[in-house]
Amino acid sequence: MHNITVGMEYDVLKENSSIANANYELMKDHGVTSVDFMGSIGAGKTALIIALAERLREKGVRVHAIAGDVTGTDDMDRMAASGLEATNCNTGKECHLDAHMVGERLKAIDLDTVDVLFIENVGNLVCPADFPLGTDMRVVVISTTEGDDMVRKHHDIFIHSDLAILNKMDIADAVGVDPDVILRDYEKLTGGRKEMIPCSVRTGEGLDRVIEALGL
Ligand SMILES: Nc1nc2c(ncn2[C@@H]2O[C@H](COP(=O)(O)OP(=O)(O)O)[C@@H](O)[C@H]2O)c(=O)[nH]1
Ligand SMILES: [Mg+2]
Ligand SMILES: [Zn+2]
Repeated sequence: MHNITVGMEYDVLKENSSIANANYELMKDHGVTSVDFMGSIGAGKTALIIALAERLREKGVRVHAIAGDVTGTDDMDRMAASGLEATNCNTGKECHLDAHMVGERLKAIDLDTVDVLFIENVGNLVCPADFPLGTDMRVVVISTTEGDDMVRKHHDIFIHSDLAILNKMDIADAVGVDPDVILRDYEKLTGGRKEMIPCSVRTGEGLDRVIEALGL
């Protein structure tokens, strides 16, 4: 039984990886730089994408977002209301986006009118790590309100991402969380080779640093 499960999982991940490569090539052909934002429910992924897009638009960068959610259009609607062009991607039952779903959305977007594509993954700190989408960068967003043990509990997602963001710095005190504990855990896990940026979408703290770290 165990072997069958392992075999199936291997095939699914292999298939995902080959579609992710195709997505990557397609975006490169059209000069699109892409970022996959992963993180738990409520960490501030949508708010961050909207705030980053606003800053990039001021620089003349053309941004498009794919809003990944199990059901509904709430995030896409928020993005669109802010003036950000957005495409919805409902997974139905799945708790993560996969390369195939994103590939289907890419077909519906005029990539020649896009410089930067932000993809908001489904709120989840576990399986998105296993499903690369073909983006240039993978970012994990956590927030102080989730407690100080997120890095210790979720090694995989931090290891499989290029950059981490610690959001809601403005209310760390109010929820009794010491951000330094989280930053230290991250440094220990990554051997100091990757960056976790303290940030607050509410106050704007750290947002310029995020744009710089993404090379945008
Ligand atoms: N205080 C504070 N609230 C924030 C911040 N970023 C997001 N929020 C709020 O947190 C809630 C969840 O944010 P959302 O962007 O929907 O998170 P998502 O589920 O990761 O997309 C919303 O009510 C946001 O207004 C922040 O930096 N500080
Ligand atoms: Mg969201
Ligand atoms: Zn999942």
